[in-house]
Amino acid sequence: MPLPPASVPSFVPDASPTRHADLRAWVEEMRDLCQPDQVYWCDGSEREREQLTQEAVDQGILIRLNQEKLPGCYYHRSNPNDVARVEDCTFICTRTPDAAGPTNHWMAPAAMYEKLYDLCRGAMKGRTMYVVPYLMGMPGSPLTKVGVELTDSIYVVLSMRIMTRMGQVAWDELGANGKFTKGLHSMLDLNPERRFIAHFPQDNTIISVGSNYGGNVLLGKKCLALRLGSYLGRIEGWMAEHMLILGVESPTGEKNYVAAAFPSACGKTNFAMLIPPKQFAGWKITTVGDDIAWMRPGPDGRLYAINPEAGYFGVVPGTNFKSNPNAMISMSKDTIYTNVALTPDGDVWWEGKDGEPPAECLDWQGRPWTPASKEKAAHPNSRFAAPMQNNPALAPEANDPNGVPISALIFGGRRATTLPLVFQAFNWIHGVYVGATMASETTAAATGGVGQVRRDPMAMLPFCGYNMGDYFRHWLRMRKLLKRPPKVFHVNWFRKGKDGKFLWPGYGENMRVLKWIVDRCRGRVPAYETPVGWMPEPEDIDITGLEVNVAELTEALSLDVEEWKREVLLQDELFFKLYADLPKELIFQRELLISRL
Ligand code: SAT
Ligand code: MN
Repeated sequence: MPLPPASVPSFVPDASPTRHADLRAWVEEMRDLCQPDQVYWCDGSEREREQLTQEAVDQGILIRLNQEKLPGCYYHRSNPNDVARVEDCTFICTRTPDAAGPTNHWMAPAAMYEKLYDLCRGAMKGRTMYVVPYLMGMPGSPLTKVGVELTDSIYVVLSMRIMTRMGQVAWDELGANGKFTKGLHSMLDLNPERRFIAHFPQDNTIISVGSNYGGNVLLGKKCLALRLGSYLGRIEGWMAEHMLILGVESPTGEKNYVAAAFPSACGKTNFAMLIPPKQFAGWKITTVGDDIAWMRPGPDGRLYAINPEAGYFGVVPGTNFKSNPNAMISMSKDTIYTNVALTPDGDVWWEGKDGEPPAECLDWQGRPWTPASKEKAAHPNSRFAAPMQNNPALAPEANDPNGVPISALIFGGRRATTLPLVFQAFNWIHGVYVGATMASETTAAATGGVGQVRRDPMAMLPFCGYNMGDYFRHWLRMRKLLKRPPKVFHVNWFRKGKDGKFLWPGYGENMRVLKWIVDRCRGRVPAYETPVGWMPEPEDIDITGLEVNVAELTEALSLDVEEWKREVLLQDELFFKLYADLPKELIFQRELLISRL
């Protein structure tokens, strides 16, 4: 697929809006390297959005959707070879390979800089280099970081404007001497052979080339907020985690906040926007974040979390008014859709959307599609980028620089067998073990096979910016900084019965499990001790009004010792890999689990 034509906006201001000398010098250096026709400094204004959007439409990068049905919404198709994160092309370039650890790809910083600068030399000729200043976090939070991304993609600029607090607000936060993360992105010719997402933690720098897909190129998200964020968090005493954050409000007005780590495309957005079933009248779930949590110890010894993002980059297929009404409303305006299907009346469609499939449409690659077609109309990893303000369940605290106090941390994955619906870890150290050994079936969010069980510690395997063994050590050390640490839980919405059907309905009904978790945090419900942790009796989970009967719930909660013995052996796959750096506490936890089994 040919690259879109060069972008040369007619409204390039001639002066940079910042007095930051280091930043200006770096932009000059990158301009000399990439040789764009011009440099455009973004201010994040509404006028700028309108002009850039028009540019993108004129160049065929965006298609304007039916503005009556979807006001402010646009449609984008990515190159078919560029539809997901690419873990094989993702590098952590620490000084030594040990610092990156055995779960990351590593290259020496000097060698990687040379390779990428060679690729970038002259790469923006005939194009515009956009200077995109952004905040991860809200103005004034002690956790907030400034990033600046140089990119030759208007799609990236417009997506960053949705996903982060972008523009003047970041220039203001940066001031003349502030610290910032450097990010350079060039699409090059979108050749997968020349696709690299490289992180230089010691230089607080990211370089991404050869892709134009979300997680690879929206550098604030996985690259800064998770990979560099986790690296900085270890040094600075906080945590950057692949977690949603939600608020649970009871009918009496009691508020609790939980953060939950599930791997990509395992339902974080759905859980964060959950609408309680009607049996839970008076209960309310509010969304603080759907993908990333930055957390630090507060003055009262609790763990406080902010969502560093300002938008949602969610999986579209399967989303409908039953599975996630709040996501449907979130993406009803001012949204960029990528790789869904396009209907003749300028609407979008995907597998699992409410109503009948359209009689005809164009699929995510622009090919004619009808319900008789064998292939899917929308790519399984097609995405929406929507501003969080669109979410009817948005927590007002999402803009609070102090964040919210976390009562429970929840780990979970997609597991057809073995892992029960819910259990609680015995204590923090055991909770770290539970997170470190979690696993999930792979999804379309990353290129590679789908449906294979792989260990994905804390859902951070693709996102930890340093040695995973040291990351576990950092988790253990955080306990000392917390007088009142969150309780730790593990959930599995995806367990199947012998007939191959899911044992638990999931989605809004997960409220029933969440209530048990909150009640545990408040010391209101009993639990019984099992070899793997504290568990509810079936009668402790309210199933009134559900099709699930007590026998099915009992099966969803059951423990099979033989399956668990196998599970412990499978955990070794990761532990062997990390053995040299594994904290001894985790090895002891493993021994304790074996003896309990
Ligand atoms: O593509 S993203 O990395 O932004 C989403 C995800 O995989 O979690
Ligand atoms: Mn994610």
